[in-house]
Amino acid sequence: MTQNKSVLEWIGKMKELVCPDNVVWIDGSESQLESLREEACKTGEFIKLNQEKLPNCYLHRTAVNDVARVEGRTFICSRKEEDAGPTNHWMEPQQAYKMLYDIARGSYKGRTMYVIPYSMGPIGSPFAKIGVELTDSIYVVLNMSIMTRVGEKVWDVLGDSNDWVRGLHCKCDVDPEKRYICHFPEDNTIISVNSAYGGNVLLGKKCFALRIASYLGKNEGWMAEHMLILGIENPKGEVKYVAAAFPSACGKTNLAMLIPPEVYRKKGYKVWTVGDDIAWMRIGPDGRLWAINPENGFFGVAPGTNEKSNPNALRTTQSGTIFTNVAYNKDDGTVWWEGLDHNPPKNGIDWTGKPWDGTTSTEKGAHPNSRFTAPAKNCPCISPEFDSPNGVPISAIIFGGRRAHTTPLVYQSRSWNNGVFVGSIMASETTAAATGAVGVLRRDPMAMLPFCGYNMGDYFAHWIEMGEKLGDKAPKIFNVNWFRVDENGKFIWPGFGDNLRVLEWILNRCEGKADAVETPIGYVPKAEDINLEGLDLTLDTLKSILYVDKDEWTKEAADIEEFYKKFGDKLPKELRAELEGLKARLK
Ligand code: OXD
Ligand code: MN
Repeated sequence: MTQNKSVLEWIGKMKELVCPDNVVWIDGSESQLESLREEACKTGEFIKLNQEKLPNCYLHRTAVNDVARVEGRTFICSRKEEDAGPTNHWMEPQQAYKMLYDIARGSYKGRTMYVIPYSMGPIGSPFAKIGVELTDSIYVVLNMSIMTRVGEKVWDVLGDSNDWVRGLHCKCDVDPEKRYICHFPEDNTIISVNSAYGGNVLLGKKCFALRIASYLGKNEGWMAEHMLILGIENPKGEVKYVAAAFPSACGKTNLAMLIPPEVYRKKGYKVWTVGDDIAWMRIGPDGRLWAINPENGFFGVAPGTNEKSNPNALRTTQSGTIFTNVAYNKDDGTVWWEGLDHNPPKNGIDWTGKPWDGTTSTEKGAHPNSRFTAPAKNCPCISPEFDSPNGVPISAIIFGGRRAHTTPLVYQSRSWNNGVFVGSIMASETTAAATGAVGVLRRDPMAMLPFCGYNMGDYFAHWIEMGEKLGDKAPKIFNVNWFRVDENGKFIWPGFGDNLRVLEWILNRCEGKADAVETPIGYVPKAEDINLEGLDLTLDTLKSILYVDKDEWTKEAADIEEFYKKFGDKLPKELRAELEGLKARLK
């Protein structure tokens, strides 16, 4: 426990509001967590899985109306509407507090309040930030204990400081009409009501580590980004790190846990995962950009994860994992999801809790957004630097999206500011599987559209300022697109482990070891400089996906111009100049 006055006062106030029957302080001990798991199994909240095949693994099902983040009900409650900006929903803070307190009032009656002290980042690291989440859900306690560093030590590090993020979660009766995920960046506060789905209630993740942290980063001179962090070790044993941002459905977790192609493995290349979702980055004493992953686990999408797409992720989920909304195999007490293998359970239960025969049913067994919550330490390729308090130095920043045409396999930006432009115009085409409407372009700057806790125009300006501070020590900025298709709609680039071939060119560029061809959008590789050894792909085919088509980019520039109007006066003049520069080079 703690004697911290600001903590005790706030918890006292929240207790009076929600009226719990009792209060349990989470100390992070295995014995306490084990007794909560037992309790969750007794109430049916958890199903204990086959402990021989999946030791310490559990299954949980959410309400059927509560299976994903709810962007439409997510608010930034800054005092001025302008500070939330054109891409966020905004609510006036006093109005929001009143509405939320009315919903929360008395909602813990007959329930327990769990107090979770947690650290985002290694406890005591100069990057780390502390949060306290109050919740009435054991599921939240057990997930937070995987995803963050929880326990007594957090109080020791906090001491009597007031610098911590308040988080109140009230499950209420998961009424979707009264579901709100509200952020008060100016008060370091998050309130989430009427949900029990991970992204809405594990407050350390998107709510704190991205929305609140992006605001803190702007004010304190650092960056909170929706990026994976990956280390690439060459045969000499040198490791270089990249950070990469992708919108959803672009294979972010797969890239974070990439397995090198055989020819690379034989030469001694290795890949190390530092993070799969969030990067906090600061300028280090050497003037370079250093990054940590503030999380301690992976909250990954289960469907599509298999022995081929991501064997490392699969391995990571084989112990100490909580599965949410996947199918259950009654015969052997294991779990299953679409795309795991070709052996769905005959005698199963689907994600809604109904009997399900995977071999005859046309319904899905697992929800498309079903998840695993797995400890980072389980990952076979977890970086030895994972817990390093000072993080890892970033050589390159990579942006990416899913584009059938237009965007080449890889290109390097012309400068830091041009790289910020490249990040700001990031876009992905929707897939038939996701929406039915193929090829609809959604712009998602830096993959932060749903996660930036303040005005995105100011966020772009913050990026430009960081570049000024970094000067010639700034990481180089690149864009990749694994998804170009041929005339039959088939992907041309093999993707997955072979993406290392592109990462190798990127690192060579950072070290001045590879040549490039200048195009209106930036520098693309000479086809001969991408290693195709062991790959069934001709140089001409590679050239076709490195090609920059001026007509397509002229249309793109017009679309960017339209998109930029959204930001009005807040659009930094540097980005306007970058757009004008692109247009001029396309003429
Ligand atoms: C996630 C997301 O769950 O970006 O990581 O939605
Ligand atoms: Mn994410």
